[in-house]
Amino acid sequence: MRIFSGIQPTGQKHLGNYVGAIRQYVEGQDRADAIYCIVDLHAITVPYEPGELRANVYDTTAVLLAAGLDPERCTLFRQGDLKEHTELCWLLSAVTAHGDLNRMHQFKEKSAGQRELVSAGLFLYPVLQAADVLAYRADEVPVGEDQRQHIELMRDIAQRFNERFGETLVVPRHRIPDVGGRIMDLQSPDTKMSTTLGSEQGTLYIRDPDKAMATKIMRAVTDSGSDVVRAPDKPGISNLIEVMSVFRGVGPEDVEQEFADAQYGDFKKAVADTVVEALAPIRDRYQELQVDRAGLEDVLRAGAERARSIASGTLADVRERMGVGPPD
Ligand code: AQP
Repeated sequence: MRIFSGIQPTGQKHLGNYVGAIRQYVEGQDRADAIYCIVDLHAITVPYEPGELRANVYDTTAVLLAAGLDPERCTLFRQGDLKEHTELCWLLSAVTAHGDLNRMHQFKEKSAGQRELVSAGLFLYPVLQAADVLAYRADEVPVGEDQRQHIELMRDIAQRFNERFGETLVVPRHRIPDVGGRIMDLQSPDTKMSTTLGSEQGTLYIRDPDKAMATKIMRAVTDSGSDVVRAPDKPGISNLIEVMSVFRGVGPEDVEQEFADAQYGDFKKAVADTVVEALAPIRDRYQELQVDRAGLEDVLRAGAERARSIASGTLADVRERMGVGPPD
């Protein structure tokens, strides 16, 4: 069994990234051949600064190691170290429907936010994402709920390739957590917590000091009423119940039961304490790790070598099947 997932390079990883993705990455190391990639090539599809991009790759590497990824038990590498991802993206674009790409929610949301240029790269983002996963013939892709549509598309791409050129690629399935797959913004709990679209107060960063984490939770928008229960008209409190459920490792109904007699203020205090207790050690380890850029580079370089040894085999098969380049 092989797992693959990618994460964008930003130094500002948030609670949603941690709950929806990073926790799953750590857990995946113990049950599969786990391969994780920091996707710098995806990050260039929106405006960015080249110098900051390099620094952000190291930051994200440090966050992942601090959260528990172990280079002895998983493969962690930088997407841009390999040519195979971009080549496979182009080859797969031949079996990707333009109309399907037009329907992608993420493209619609992100292109609406661009003032100067909606890049073709942003449009092709899901094809590169498909190439990332399919290059490793991964069985499972741990992601948050927001990536469901992209995983469906990559399944279609793999199936269409296999139908057209013969069985070559593995059709992967997503692994989206039942609870915490979509952590909501603390100030606008009807929108997801997000690196680019959220507000500072609504986004709890792993890098935040203890006090800021606690304040953001204590000031989280909650709903009318006072019962700590999940309900469609209580998105704020429902979000905090999910967060508590994940960090306590119990079901949301257990959280509701435990806080049946509590007021919102007491409940928020308990959530804040729990989140700070879980994230503060990760933040502290991150701060130690992120200064050692040479050490982080060594991890990424070793990971890239292993990744290349797998992806190059898939690329050779895909080129052969498609009749591209010289015969095998
Ligand atoms: N709010 C969320 N709840 C649960 N999971 C989430 N993920 C993102 N937001 C939430 C999951 O985190 C992983 C990494 O996402 P990414 O590579 O897109 O990183 P990012 O750009 O930092 O994440 P954002 O906040 O989602 O960015 P923008 O604002 O650009 O859209 C993925 O598995 C994702 O599902």
